[in-house]
Amino acid sequence: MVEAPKVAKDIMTEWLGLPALASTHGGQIDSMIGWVHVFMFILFVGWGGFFTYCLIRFRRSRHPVADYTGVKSHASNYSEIGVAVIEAVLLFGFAIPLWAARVDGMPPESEALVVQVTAEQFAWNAHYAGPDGVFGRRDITLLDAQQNPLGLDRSDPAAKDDVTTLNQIYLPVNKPIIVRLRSKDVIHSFGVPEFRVKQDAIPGLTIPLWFVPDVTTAEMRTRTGNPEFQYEIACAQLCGLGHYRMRGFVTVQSAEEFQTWMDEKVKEQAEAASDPFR
Ligand SMILES: [Cu+2]
Repeated sequence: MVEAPKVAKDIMTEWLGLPALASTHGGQIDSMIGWVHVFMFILFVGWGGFFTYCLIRFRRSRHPVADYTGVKSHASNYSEIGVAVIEAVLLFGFAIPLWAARVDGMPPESEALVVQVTAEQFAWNAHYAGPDGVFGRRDITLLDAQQNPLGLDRSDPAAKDDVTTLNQIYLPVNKPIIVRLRSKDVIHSFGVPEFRVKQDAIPGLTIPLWFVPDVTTAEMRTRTGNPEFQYEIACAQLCGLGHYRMRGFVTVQSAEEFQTWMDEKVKEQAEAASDPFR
């Protein structure tokens, strides 16, 4: 992967209006988007020049009668080959290596935080394993749209410390995050522009994706000068009438803040689950 020089990168980010960057791999994606624009600009100028040349060269005043043989030089063949070569370079030199690095370089689960994210019309459910690191059993017969949207079986010992959230995902900064993506109904898509991640959620499949967020929400608020800044999960597939309101938020915190949040949630949800009058 060829990285664009820093200045060129900044210019591209500014000119292309890319969203602020907040993940470790995102620079490579931006670099590729930049290179694609550079090559496409060259092609645009080339094809535009060729078009203008043809308009003048084959103008009616010079060719009152159509020439059935047409162009005799091989220049256009060579330029066609040049275009194909550039496209092959983009595909084999940039896109495929970058994709391979994303899907083959999955970090070991022991070094990452695993979050199960289940999309549904029209919400994002997140499920954390809690301190034991084991996800509790889920049972479709326990499913309740309001009380238990994931059908989590709280009687399973592994589920006692599990944490679930709705439309809110909390993540620690600078730690590899593995999202296991599922869907309960139709195809949705988990997209967080600042992390440069986007992955379809397909019913019946569990699809992993990973990234390392490297800017906390608080830091991003300072950087953007927007005190209300939030990382937003946008559903990136038209999934039904309520698609427009299928938004979730990601809060990136320091490791300590995340731990505090997690401890509180574990306590809160374990208490609620053991309350017989719930
Ligand atoms: Cu959706």
